[in-house]
Amino acid sequence: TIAGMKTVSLIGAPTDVGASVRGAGMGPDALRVAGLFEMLRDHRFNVIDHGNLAGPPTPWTEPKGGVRHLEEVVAWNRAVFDRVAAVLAAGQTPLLMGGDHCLAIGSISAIARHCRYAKKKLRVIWLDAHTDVNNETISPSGNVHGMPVSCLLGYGPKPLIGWSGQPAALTPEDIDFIGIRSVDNDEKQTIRRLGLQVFDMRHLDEHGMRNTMIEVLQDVDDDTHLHVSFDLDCLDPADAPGVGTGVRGGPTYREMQLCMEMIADTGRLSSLDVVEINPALDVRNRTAELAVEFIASLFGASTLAR
Ligand code: EXY
Ligand code: MN
Ligand code: MN
Ligand code: MN
Repeated sequence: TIAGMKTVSLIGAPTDVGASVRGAGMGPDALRVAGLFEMLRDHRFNVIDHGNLAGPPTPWTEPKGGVRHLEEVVAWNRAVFDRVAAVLAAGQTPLLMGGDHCLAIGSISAIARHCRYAKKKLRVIWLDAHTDVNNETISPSGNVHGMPVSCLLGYGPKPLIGWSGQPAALTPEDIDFIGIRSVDNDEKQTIRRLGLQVFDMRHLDEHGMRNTMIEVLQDVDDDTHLHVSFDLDCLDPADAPGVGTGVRGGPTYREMQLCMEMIADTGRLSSLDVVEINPALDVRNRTAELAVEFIASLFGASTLAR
């Protein structure tokens, strides 16, 4: 280990419990095979791979009370919460390797609690084709990977809210969405009611990634803990085919690189979720390899950086 260098802790959560398409549980190993550990080490981070968390198998039952697999979703998120909390308490940077996006409930709840104790301002950047702001009353699918944002805002199934120690881990001002192009009708109402900051594809088309990121990052300061929740279906499925709920019309490779580089430039990136990689649907691990490239940029590996 290199003294004084940031330590990145890799945490694998091999589950597709929040989805209805099977395969996201293989995401952690796909990222390992794509060289995530070695990439970070080559960029002179200390890296610890904590291996994979354990949790229940996905039962593949129908939704009950508007939610699929609630008990198992709680169990996986509890494991994620505990490990992310431990990693933060050790002063390390947690990198959650999902797994589907329901795991952001545990991850971001632990981060929010940490920020409260550390007196840091939490800002979340949600990179996704979807806003994931359904809940058990409005979700068309019952899949919890479409609900994590609601749970974090305090509007989800009871067993999935309040984990940060506050009724809500996040307030609507704490989160910005980028790359959005698939929003369910009832989600649209929620977005308007809460005033969520959704930079959809139309916004990116009209203003470009640079202006969008300037706006997103304007209130990031020295006291900010910046968390990125990176759903690989944010990318165009032509570039990233290994996802269960792909939607065409995503940001280009260069736009996404710029997004990552501008986040890196703040120097405030303090935690990361990488979710929804589905190796069963991928082409020769292309999506995991792409993810590793973008994570490199997020951690500061721009073309001319030494
Ligand atoms: N909005 C749809 C639903 O709630 O079922 C699709 C959600 C897909 C969620 C993906 C992971 O971001
Ligand atoms: Mn998502
Ligand atoms: Mn998504
Ligand atoms: Mn904002």
